[in-house]
Amino acid sequence: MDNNRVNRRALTALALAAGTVLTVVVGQLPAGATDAPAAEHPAAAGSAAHHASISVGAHDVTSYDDTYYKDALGKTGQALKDSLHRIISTTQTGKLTYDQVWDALKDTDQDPDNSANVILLYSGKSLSKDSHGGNPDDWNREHVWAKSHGDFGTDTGPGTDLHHLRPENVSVNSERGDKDFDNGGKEVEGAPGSRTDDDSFEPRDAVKGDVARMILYMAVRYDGGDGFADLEPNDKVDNGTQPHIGRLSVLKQWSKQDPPDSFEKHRNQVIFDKYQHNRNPFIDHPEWVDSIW
Ligand SMILES: [Ca+2]
Ligand SMILES: [Ca+2]
Repeated sequence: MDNNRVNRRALTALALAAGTVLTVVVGQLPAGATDAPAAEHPAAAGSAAHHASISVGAHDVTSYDDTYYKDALGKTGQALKDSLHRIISTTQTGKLTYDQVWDALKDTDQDPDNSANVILLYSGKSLSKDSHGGNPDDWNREHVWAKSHGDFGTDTGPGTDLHHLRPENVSVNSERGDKDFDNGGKEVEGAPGSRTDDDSFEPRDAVKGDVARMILYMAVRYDGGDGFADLEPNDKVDNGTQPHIGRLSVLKQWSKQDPPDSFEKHRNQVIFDKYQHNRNPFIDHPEWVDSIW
């Protein structure tokens, strides 16, 4: 009789059960995910759930370590990157068409305080889900990894990967264009705190880390398979149509200064549960950014 195996099974069952309870708790929070500090929210509830998750050992990071990230644990550098590539590629059993992205974004980026709205990435505004389209004040589908960098277009693949797609005001989206990311420039009209100059774009502080982790997810997820380019960050601007986005040193800094918050974690979970079934490892393990780069 293998007692260890029995114990492991019992523990796994316990963790799974606890995870289920937590999912239900989180699902019931009226405003479980928000960019606003938890202290401002009735989400003493959110913080209670967080603590509960730690006490039962089934916080999403812990439980996904035992399951989803099992093969990556203990690895560093290139070995970690390769392992994460395998994990997030093979588990991506859901792939969307570009048209399906509209409805998915209404779900992943829903305003926690108003279920009729989405939150726009760079402008931070809450806008009706129905106001999407081509007018300057509508929202559309921003590719945070600009789709011309590697020229992947909007075929199912990197161009429809929800982990780097966000709702954004049409005119702000157009102002960002295909620019690389860096600090500096003048404030973008309609996007307070976001800045741009001729060759780069700087998102507002609250989403700087989100942007960094989206870019680094793309670098790990796309390694040249399926007919798409091998996407990799570098430390330049003006990358044009090369399959690179910069500047890596700035993205690493942004990832540190803006750690994952409840809105970002929530959308990672929604993508995992309902759409793609893969995760952004850097939201679950921000420290892996420095381990790989
Ligand atoms: Ca953030
Ligand atoms: Ca890559």
